[in-house]
Amino acid sequence: MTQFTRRNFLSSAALTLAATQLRAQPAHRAEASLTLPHEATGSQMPEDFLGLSYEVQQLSDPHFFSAENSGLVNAFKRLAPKGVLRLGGNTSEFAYWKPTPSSPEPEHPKTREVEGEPKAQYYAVTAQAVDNLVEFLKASGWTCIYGIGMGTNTPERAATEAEYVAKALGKRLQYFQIGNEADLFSHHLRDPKTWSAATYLEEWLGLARAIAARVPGVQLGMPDVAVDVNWLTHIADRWAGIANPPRVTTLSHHYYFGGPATNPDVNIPNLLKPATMAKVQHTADIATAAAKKMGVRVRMTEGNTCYRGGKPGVSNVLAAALWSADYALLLAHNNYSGVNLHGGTGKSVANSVGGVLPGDVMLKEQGLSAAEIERYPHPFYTPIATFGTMYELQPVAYGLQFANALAGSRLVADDLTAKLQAAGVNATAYAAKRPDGGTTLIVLNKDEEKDLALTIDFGKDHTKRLEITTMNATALDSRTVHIAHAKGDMHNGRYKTVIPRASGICLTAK
Ligand code: BDP
Repeated sequence: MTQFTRRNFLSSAALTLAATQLRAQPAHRAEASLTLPHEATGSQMPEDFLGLSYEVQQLSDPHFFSAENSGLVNAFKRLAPKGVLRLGGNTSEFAYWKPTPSSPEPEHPKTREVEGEPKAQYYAVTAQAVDNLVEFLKASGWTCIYGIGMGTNTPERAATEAEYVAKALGKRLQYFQIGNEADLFSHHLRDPKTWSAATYLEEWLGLARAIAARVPGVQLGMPDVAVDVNWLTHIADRWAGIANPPRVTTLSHHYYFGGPATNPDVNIPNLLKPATMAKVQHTADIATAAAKKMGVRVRMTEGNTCYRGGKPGVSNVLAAALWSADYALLLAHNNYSGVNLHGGTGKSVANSVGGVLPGDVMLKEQGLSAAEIERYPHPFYTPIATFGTMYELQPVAYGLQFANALAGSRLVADDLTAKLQAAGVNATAYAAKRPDGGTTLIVLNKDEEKDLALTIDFGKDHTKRLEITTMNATALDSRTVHIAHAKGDMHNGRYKTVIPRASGICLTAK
């Protein structure tokens, strides 16, 4: 038992005072309020905004994208009822079209072998693989952006493949893209002395015109750059001067936050800090200005947290889920037509980066056994991981799913994020008016330390109960992400809540 002495009293009084001060100005809590406007005047987030990106090499196994691969079909359906599968990646440059089982393998040009780039291992894409892909798309309800190679292809082969694919996919084909990350072709597929946005455009037009001659009215997307978004500006500036241009519907670029896994800058604080999204906004400004000039939409067709297959402990944890939700919504806010996060099987992505995933080397060096390493998703960033015959949604997929609550709705144009960040918390917010008249607000509290006490004014016309979804985990680096559903009560269209650090909330007021 503690004896009540003066000394004791003084110290407990000091503690009480400190506690009161803490309550008055808690260091670990920010307070903010958001008033949502009556009308939404921002971008319409398409119903099928959400997408995945896979290597074309997945088609070398015709059973992968097939209706009989029901585990994968169900994983796609769980992720989104409508989505866009993009086929591309580095391996798309080494695919060749094999229309019949007896068609011979064509002659291939010589390319340089470079560390980190795919080896020139050629493989066939067959009519059977395309037919099965059609059944996969029908079963999952998704559509497809189909990648045709540029690096080692010929106009004739590109056109023959496109003709078959366009006929087979019909309405399930969003558009064709030709070539993957051509801004990096100077590394291994083209002569660095002559390769540029201008030479690319000329070569692309040759392939696109050959395809358009065989597939009348064909829709195309370009240039699918890795990093140099100024190529979009270059193309847009020249587009009006091209006689009878092929029909381009989409300008596309890729985005990886950083990489490879061995880069110490690829870490959770850097992934989640506001400056990361400020850079995303900068790229979006350039891309959307170019698209506006051409009268088309922008799409981020391939991206993720960390290139060369992701980083264990960053790409496969709650932090990546908060990142993917935020990233997708920021692009939706910028009127992008969609995002495709890259993934697939470990083998296809390893092949796309020269055969080895740096993340695997890292784990081995940390002393993990082969069995322990196998329990990680491969590639580390994949939204849907393959474990034997099982397909499992990963944290980045949960983040995409979370963001998808705004798909099909018109976004509120206001910068809600700026209001939260002014309150001193690293949180972002996006809201939309739903077609049913309701309002949905998503808040992502990416702050590692601060909870956010938030008052939201949905407006007096919202009187029914709120539907609430939360996304969290025990820590930012936890691999198990929890999604939970609940109901809440508004008072005069207002709702007060605390959004804990490292968590997301989605509120729908009908
Ligand atoms: C992109 C490539 C893709 C790779 C990915 C990666 O298009 O094929 O899998 O990077 O490095 O540059 O993870």
